[in-house]
Parts: sequence; structure tokens; C-alpha cells
Amino acid sequence: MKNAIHLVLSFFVPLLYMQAQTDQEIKFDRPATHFTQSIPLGNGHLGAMVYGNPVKERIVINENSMWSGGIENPNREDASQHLPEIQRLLKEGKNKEAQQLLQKYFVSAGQGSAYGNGANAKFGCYQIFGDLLINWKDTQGTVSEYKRTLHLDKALAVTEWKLGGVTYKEEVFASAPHNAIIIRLSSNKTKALHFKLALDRKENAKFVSKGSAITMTGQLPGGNSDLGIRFAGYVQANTADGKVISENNSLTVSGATECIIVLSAATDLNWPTVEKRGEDPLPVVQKAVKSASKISWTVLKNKHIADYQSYYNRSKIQFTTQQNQAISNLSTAQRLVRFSKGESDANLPLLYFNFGRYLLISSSRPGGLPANLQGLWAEEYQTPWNGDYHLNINLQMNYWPAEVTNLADCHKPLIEFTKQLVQSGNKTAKAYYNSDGWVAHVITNPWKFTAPGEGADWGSTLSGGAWLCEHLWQHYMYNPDVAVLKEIYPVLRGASQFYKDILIEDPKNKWLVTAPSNSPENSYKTEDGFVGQTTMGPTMDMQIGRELFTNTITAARLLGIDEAFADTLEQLKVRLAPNQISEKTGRVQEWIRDYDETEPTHRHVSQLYGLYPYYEINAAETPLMVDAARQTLLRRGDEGTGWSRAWKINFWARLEDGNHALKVLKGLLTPAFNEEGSNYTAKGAGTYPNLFCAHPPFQIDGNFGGTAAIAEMLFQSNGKNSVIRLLPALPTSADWSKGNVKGLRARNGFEVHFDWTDGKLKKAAIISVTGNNCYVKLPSGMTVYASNGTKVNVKSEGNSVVWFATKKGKSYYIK
Ligand code: FUC
Repeated sequence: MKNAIHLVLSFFVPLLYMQAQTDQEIKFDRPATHFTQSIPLGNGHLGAMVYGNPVKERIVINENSMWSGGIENPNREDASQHLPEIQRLLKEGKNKEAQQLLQKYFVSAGQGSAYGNGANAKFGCYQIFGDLLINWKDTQGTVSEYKRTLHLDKALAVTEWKLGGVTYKEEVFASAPHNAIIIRLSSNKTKALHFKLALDRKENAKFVSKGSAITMTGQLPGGNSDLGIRFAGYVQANTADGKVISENNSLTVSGATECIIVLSAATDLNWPTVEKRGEDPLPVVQKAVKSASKISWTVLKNKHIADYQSYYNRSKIQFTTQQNQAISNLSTAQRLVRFSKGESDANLPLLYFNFGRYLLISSSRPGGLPANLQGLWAEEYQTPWNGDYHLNINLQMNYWPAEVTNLADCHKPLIEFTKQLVQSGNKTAKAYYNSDGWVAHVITNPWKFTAPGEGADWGSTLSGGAWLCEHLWQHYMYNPDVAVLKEIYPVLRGASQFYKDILIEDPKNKWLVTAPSNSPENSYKTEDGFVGQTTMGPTMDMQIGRELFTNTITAARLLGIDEAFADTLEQLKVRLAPNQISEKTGRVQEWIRDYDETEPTHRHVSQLYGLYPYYEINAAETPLMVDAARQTLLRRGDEGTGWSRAWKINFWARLEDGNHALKVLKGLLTPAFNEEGSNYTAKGAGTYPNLFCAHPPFQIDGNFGGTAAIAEMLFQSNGKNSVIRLLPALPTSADWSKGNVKGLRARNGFEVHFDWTDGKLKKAAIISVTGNNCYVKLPSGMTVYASNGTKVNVKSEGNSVVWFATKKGKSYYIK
């Protein structure tokens, strides 16, 4: 394998060239006044947000298990008694009556998410860990030459400024190998550092300083007046020539030339075995800080960079058009503003792409919790929507870029999370649907909440768990290994069992439909004027059902098990309500009946799940549905919340319309801020000065969805045989006309490298990771070669698609 990669790299050597860092640096010309201007850092579970203030520095500390609340039984045990009646009403078209019953019974037993204000409820809330504060002394005079930069290639934040003739520097990174946030403060003049260091948290914490360290300990509310998880933070200031004095729970450092601050944070939330409390977090963090404190800055930093780059360097996209060098002096906020005015900045989308990969590596590592609505970055005590895991688009979107950008291991937290939901999902399926399968609805948390939300109109969508199963399947598709299949099969089977149990027959068309359900967050209007959400067989449910059944059947057949169950699913699958085109509008119908839309530009485009992420709406098999999908998107419009825009870029990429994809990408990159003097104020959807996505408020899904979309524009591997298509949706913009891609992953087990010029493929290399047959759409006049230069014998599949057998670890070239 190593040799193959080496060969591929040498194949591309002539392409490698020096590029300005405009695709690697997020730059600021001023300190942050809000966390959407801060520099986010993370090692997968520990995070920091650097404000870079030379007077009063604030570094927000995050730890991704910092969850209040606790385990509860949120199921209404009597709900399933009402299921037959609700289903009967739906069959009779009495949606209003069905919805009334649903509101009463198909909600959670307790407070649910407390309408997104669950910090003191059982559901809980993901929240800030605390603040690290650095109060600088001697701050008379004016700060000049201020610079703050996030170096994406090293996962390193650097802030520099000049004051009173001294140049100060603050460097911060989040080390995975040492489980700590490491900060180096230094000055170019000896013994010039004088500052006070403190930890802060506004609730539930106490502080003790001793020697050169501060301890923060506390316990979060567990809901219903119970005590929740315990947490501990520990920070130590290390300086060779300065003095450290501990007083009033803080440290005063004076006369140092350099000071290394080491911080670690942990909780006793024992993911995934949350029924038990984990070990006391204080000794854990003390140990981490003390052992890192013995190691030099250079070694700590080099180890961190090596660890981080082992993920980050796996893939790369470059545009090799002439870049505007003047851009490299601008802050990222200024670049966003320029770009929104239509000025060229070829590398800005690539900066966004690299930032997305950076965020995933920083917020999702094997063994930990998945990235939540804010990744792991939160500065609030009551984070919007509890900073939870939403299953009707958001959590899944977080992981759209994982496999394609070669970060399969960062996908693992989601796969484990899904497995962990099965047990409580079984109980919920029994309580509400009398089913033997498992279900998760819209909201969930580390406490494994699977019941409907507290409002049935939005909270009773029942395809959350089934949608998660698509990620398990995709993990297998990209890493075709029977061990993966064995691991995921029981989860898929349980979700299919649930679907199987709840399907009823639509009396009108005799189709099988889910009931009761809804199309995420959207409302319809019936002919008699009822505005509601509850329906049977919303389009998205049926698409997810087809996908789930197909994957479960395929898995069972590949494993040679569960024949009877697979046969049953096969029979059910063909009877599921199909996609329909609205006679009234020519668009893909969102609900089983051709109801009017109450909000035609609604942010969710759930009826196009079958276009992306699933691939049942495609030009080869369903050309009419593809047209209807296009009509749907045109009516929905190009705007919407941050994540909605990101989804739309993916849709347009699947429709192979690169120009429209780029148009919406520009919409995603719209500055979500106004500049007022030296301050930024928040404005609408788009992108904040630090490139965080604005729903608004900040929600990380759009970052990840946008990252996946950029890859999707350049390269796809969907559908039957996972045909590799290079440049399927390349915009005609000059900025995108020339470039190269390195190390993206294709389904069926391939790694892909290619370069293009004048919008046309020049050459490509495909590494076979597992030895499967390779299907590729071959541009006319191009040929496939083996690494020894001989022509590979390819077989035609029609429509320019060819396939050839491959050997594991070998490279194949298209020229
Ligand atoms: C879904 C979306 C909202 C928001 C919330 C966290 O419910 O409809 O727009 O993103 O999740």
C-alpha cells in the first residue's frame, strides 16, 4: 500500500507547487468579541476557543461530555394502545383527528428537551466547560501589529502583538497525544511577561489554587433536582525564569520570558456505559497536566502536529489557477465580504473545505462522543437546542464529509453512537409502536434518549434511527470489509424490523406506508384547510425505508444469514409508496397526498433525501424524477439556514449542475455579520468571521455539509457499482478550471487522485484498497493503465462506464 501511494505521489510530482497559504490560514486582524470570531481548537474531546485579547484574554474551554441531565425513562408506556386508532384515522384521511391524538400520546413522558431549554431538565444540555482567563499587566499604551491566525495544516492558533516596544506571542493547540490544551506565552524581551491566570465558570464550580496550579471542580444538575456528572479541570503554569504566586484561586506570573500553560479537563460521564459513573475526573486531569508539564514545548508541539497531520494530510484539493496574492494579507472576514461582492477568491471555498476537515478531526475521534450541533464548541450554559444531537438532518450532516475525505476513523463515534441507541430504541419501539425493532425520533443525547420529542408536530418523525443506519452502511461501502458488515448488521436489522412492524396499507393505492409520521418540521395544507404535519408515508420516510431495506437485504445476503427475514423485506420493499411527482406543481411530492405546501421555501428539503444522501433519484434510472427534483429545488430557492444551503449544494452537485452548486456555495459563504466600527454584529445565515456556519445561530452542520458538497462537486461514486465519476459538477468559473485532488475516497474501496485543466480531466490515479472491481466513467479518448504502463483490459457497461478487475494495493492510471 505504501508503495502504491508513493507511486501515485510521484505521478503527481510535476503538479506540486508552492501555494500561498490562503487555503490554510484563517486570519483575524483584531481580538474576538464573540466566540464566532474566536479560533476553535480541539483534540476530539477537549476543545478551546481562543479570543486573542492582549489585555484580557479569554480562552473558552470545552469538553464534549460536559452534559447536564441524566438517564430517564422518557417513554409513554401506554402510547401503543392508541396506535391502531391513530392509524385508522390516517387511513380515513382524518389527519386532524389523528394529529390531536398524536399530540396527546406520541410525545415524551417527561419534559423532553424542554423546548431546547433542557439544562436543568433530565434531557440535559451540552455546555461550556469553563473559561481560562489571562489578565495581562502593564497594558498601558497602544497595541500594534496585531495578528491572529489559525493554521489549519498544524491545528495551531497564533496571536501576536506589539505593546510598549515588546512583541508578545500566544500559541495554542489541543494535543490528543497528551490530552491537554497547551499554551505558550512568550515575549521577544527577557522577563517581559506579567499576567494573572484564572479559571472561571459561572455555575456549579469551585476553584482552588496552589503552587503553580489551579483546580476547578464541580457537578452539573442532573435534572429533577438530582445531581449530575462531576467535572474537573486543572491548569498549571510552567516558567523557567519567572515567578508564579498562587493567591485568591488564581496565579500571578511575573518576570517570565516564556510561560507554558498546560490545561486538561474531564468529566465522569462514562460514555458509552453511561449507566455507571466513570472514575473521579480530578486525578485524571492532574495526571495529564503533570506528565505534559515534564515535556518540552517543542516536543509537545511536534507530537501534536504529527498526530494531527496523520489525519489532515490524507486528502487535499488544490486549484492551480493564478491566485490573487493580495488576498493573503486580508483577514478571513474581509475575504468573505469581498467574495460576497463577486470578487474572485479561488481559495476561499478550499479554505472552507480544509476547515471542515479540520473541525471533524478536532471534534470527533474514535472512542468519544460524536460531534454535536456545535461540534464541541459552546460558550453557553444553555446552548441553543441544548447543543444536542438532532436526527432529522443535523447529526447526519456532520458526518457527510467523513468517508469521502478519508477520515473514516472520525466517523466511528457516530457509528458507535448509533449502536448505543439500539437498546433504548427497542424500549421506545415497544412503548409507542408495539414493535420488536428499535427507533429513534428527532432529538437525542448521551443519555440515549429515543422517545418522541415533547411536541408531536416536530418531535414524532420516526426515521431518525433508520437514517443513522445509512451511515453504518456508508462506512461499509467505503471500507468494504466483512468485519464491518458483521458489526453493523444487527443494528440495520433492528431498524428494519421497526419499519416492517409499523407499515400499514394505504387504502387508496394499496402501498405500504409508515404511520404516523411527518415530513421533518414542515406543514401541509389539506383541501379542507387543515394545516398540519401528521401524515402517513411522508416521502422521506419511504425513501429511507427503501434504502434501509436494500442495505439490510444486501448485508444479510453477503453474510449468508437471515434468509427468511431478507425475503420478507424484499417483498415489503416493492410495495413501499413510491416517489411521486405532484400533478399540480411538477415537483417531487413531499407527502403521500398532493397537499399544498404552506411554506414553499421551507429549509428542510426532505423529499429529496432520495437524491442526497440516498441515490435513488438519478439521471440513469429516474430521469423524470430528476426533473421534478430540479423543479423542487428551484421552488425551494437557494437561501435558507446554513445547513439548508449546504444540503442544496449537495443536491445541485448530484444533479451535475456545478454552476448552481457554486451559486449556493457562495450563499453559504455569505458574511453572517456586519462590521460596526471594530465590532462585528451578527446578521442572518451564512458564515461568521471564524468560518463557523450561521444557521443562525452557530451550528456546525453547515460547515460539514459544505465540506462534503465541495468534494461532491469534484468527484462522486454513487449508485449501482459505485461508479467513479471525476468532475461531475465542475463549475465553469475560471477559478475552478484547473486543479488537483489527492486522497479522496470512493465507495467500493478506492482512493482517488486526479488533476484537471481547462475544466477537463488530465489524468487520474485510482488505488485499489481492497481489490474490488473498479467501475469508472472514462472520458472519451482516455485509457486505463497498470502501474507498469501496460493497458488494462476494461469491459464496457455502456454510457462511457467501464469496469476492470483490480488487485489490492495496486494503482491504476487514467490518461
Ligand atoms: C432541526 C432544524 C432546525 C435546527 C434544529 C437544531 O430541527 O429544523 O433548523 O437546525 O434542527
